[in-house]
Amino acid sequence: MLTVSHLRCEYRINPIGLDMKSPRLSWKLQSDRRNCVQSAYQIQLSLTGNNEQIEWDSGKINSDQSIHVELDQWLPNARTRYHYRIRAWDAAGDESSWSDTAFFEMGFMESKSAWKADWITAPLDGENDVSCPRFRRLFDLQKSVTSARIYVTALGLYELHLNDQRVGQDYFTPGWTSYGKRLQYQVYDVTDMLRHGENILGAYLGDGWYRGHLGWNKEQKIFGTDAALLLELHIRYADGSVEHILSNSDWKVATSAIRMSDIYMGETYDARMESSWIDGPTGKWSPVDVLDYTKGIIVAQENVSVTQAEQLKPIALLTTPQGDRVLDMGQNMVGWVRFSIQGESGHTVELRHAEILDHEGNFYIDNLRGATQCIRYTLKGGELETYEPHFTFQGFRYVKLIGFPDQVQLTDFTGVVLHSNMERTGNFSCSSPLVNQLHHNILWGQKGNFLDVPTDCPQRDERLGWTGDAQMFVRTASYLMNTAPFFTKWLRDLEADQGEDGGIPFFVPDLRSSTSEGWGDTSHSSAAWGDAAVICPWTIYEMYGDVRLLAEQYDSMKRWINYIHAQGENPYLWNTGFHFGDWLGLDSKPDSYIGATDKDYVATAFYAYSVSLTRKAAEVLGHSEDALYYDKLHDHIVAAFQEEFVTPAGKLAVPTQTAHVLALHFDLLDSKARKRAIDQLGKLVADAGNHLTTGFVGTPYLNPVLSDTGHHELAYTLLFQEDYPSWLYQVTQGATTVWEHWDGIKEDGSLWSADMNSFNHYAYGAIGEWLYRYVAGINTDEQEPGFRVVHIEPKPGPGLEWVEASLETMYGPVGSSWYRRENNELEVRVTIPANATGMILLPGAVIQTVLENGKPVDQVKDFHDIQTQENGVRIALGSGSYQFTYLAAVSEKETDAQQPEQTESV
Ligand code: RAM
Repeated sequence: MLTVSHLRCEYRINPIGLDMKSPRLSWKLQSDRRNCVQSAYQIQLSLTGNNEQIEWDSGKINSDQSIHVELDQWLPNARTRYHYRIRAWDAAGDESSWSDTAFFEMGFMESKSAWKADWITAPLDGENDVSCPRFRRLFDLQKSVTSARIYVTALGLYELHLNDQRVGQDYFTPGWTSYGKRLQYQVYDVTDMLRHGENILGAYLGDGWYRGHLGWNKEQKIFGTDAALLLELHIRYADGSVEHILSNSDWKVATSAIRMSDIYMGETYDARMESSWIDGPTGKWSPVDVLDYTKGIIVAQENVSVTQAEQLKPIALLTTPQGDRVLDMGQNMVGWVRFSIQGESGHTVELRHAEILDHEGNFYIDNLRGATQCIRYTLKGGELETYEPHFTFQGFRYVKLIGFPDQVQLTDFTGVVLHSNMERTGNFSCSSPLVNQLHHNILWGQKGNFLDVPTDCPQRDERLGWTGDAQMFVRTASYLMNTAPFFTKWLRDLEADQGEDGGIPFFVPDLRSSTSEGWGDTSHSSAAWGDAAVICPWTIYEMYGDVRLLAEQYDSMKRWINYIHAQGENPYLWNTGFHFGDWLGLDSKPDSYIGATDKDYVATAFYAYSVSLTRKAAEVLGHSEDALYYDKLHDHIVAAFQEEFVTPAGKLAVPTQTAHVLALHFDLLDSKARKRAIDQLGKLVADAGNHLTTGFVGTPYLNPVLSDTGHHELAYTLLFQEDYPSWLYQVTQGATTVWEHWDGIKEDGSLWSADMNSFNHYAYGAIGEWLYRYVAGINTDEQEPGFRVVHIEPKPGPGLEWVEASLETMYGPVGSSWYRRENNELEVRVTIPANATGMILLPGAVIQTVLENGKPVDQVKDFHDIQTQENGVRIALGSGSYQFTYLAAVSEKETDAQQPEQTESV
């Protein structure tokens, strides 16, 4: 039986407020037959969910495309909801029934002038000049309503209320973009929230990234001085008439109980000042000011929203040696604490947030630098009151309670985890509990740092969209969760903030004026950081088959290459300007953050790499002249690199692990030098006592390079090191997220300097890619991206008894698991989703049995193609679930790890 499910429009489930001309649809097929390939599909659009009046019908289209399908010869209307359903046929002749119906709804489309509302703001003088004013509009409805939408954005952050209910589940709206150039709006369906008679629409405004503290100099009002709201409520009545309630001078403003709210500093709330939306504070509502501000930069929301993704309960209430009462959430998390309390009116309680306790077990906040992340709440008094903040978030595991009654209970507190609501896609577990904890820590690094933009860290006075960190982690992140909408938005900001000369800021959104101090008068374009402009769109293209995003970013990619090309005298080397180099590499000089690998070497290597990816992009997009140009340019850069950094005898002139890793991974050497570099890398790791010395730039590629160059067992050795420096060192120190420094907490318990010591920094979590792509061996084909052709090449190694991994791709679930069995047998289980195919390479020689859905397949020749190669047996597979048992080629160290429970089939 063939079925069609998982309908998505622009990656999202029933999105509201799309502004593109041609929204793309994707779906997944399921079939109980092996080798399922779609042969045709049909899409129907209707204006109602019951599919009675069909608005548009594709007819039966003979095509195997099931992701990113555009609707041919069809254009959507603004502010219209379209319901869609899909059916499909497969090559075996099966026909599915119609899928369930899903929908997408258009926003204002291109008609920016469509905004009729005015920007409204609180007058700057007087009592209303607080950080979080509230705005309201009362209106009367007498006719019956069929539908109602709110279109809304803000300078700052907004929280909407309609008839005393919060509108929507989104937080930190309208999101962080390159304000001034791009500002998102959201759309909410509020049909069911309206009532007959008087209605009250209200909004709180917070400073947010727009005008709150930002950057380590903690400047305020970087993007603008006035917080403002722009809103339209469109009501459609049963009689066909339409009414618009617009933000304008009819609105009123008042102070709110939120006395202060700031991303870094936390929130101050006085519950005594709470008042209904009708009465207001002692009945005082003043007129708003209308602000003259452009609407020409407003764009529809592109990313998935930030939501309350999960909730944690504290695991302990401790009293520290210094006498502080401290909650332990059991997890370094990002979001806030919701709490309930009962007490006297006017009593104030305080929550301070910290990532760690120090060596003595005391509350430690020095590493937060200037970010106080402090919540202050003044009680209304009387009844039990429950509170959670509005426009701030904290990065923490420990919460110091000040002013709370003695009898507080753990159950009074809930950790609310907030992040961009991306679909979880990757799962990985194995026989090593420590490696499983590492995977957990990587995942939580993503949760904490994918709060609308990819940040370096979520706790200190930084929390910025560092480009380098984002490119290092993008592939790992895209194994763990569906990051396509997240990076689509961020890359548009990257392009918006790209300099006229093609340079890329250190972080996106850029806030150059606030943070240039300390970096000197630099162009703000560092190698390996600016390369995010190329690496990120290319990675999203590979992981999701998103050609549109690649096409959209192509110009930005080219401009970045042109920028590098124009630096210095020699257009084929990048040997000028400021660079972060191999940031935090362990081979740095004392007191330096920059690792020993020559900065020009790093810069030129990344130059070559970005050119090679841009050439591939040119090919994919059909820009053949560009492809030729980049091909030649690449040759020149490689020649210049070799001339500059490789001795005539083929030895790398820069003797670091990172230098060897980059040259090998970016393929910058001739075969003689390559061979030497492979041997030398092995020696360098051995000389370091089988430990790494790499920083931000070398670490992400280290294990992949070792596995690719015959040092696979060494990669496992590095993975399993538990002493400093290693991934598991921090795990054995109790880490629940990935640290910024290999020795954030040193072996003697002392701490790395408080000036830069984050315990939630995902860069080194890029090892996650190696776990999925090498250890479990799940990879996409570059020519058939988005896992249309799935490569499965499990790479067992010493120390692991079994691995179970899965990845929810655009086509459906891919599975790859392996288990050591008796007599040196290895069992591999593979799942390939319908409408995809697999290419599996089993790293052994002799196949014993092959099972399909638990039943034996008697002849292996039943498969399309099977080849015995030097490195294993290669088999081409169609969709289905398979189980292979074969003799493993390598004998490996024994471990005492436990076997998982046996299951019948995958
Ligand atoms: C630190 C950031 C970030 C890194 C830069 C160079 O301040 O935390 O991780 O990319 O420096």
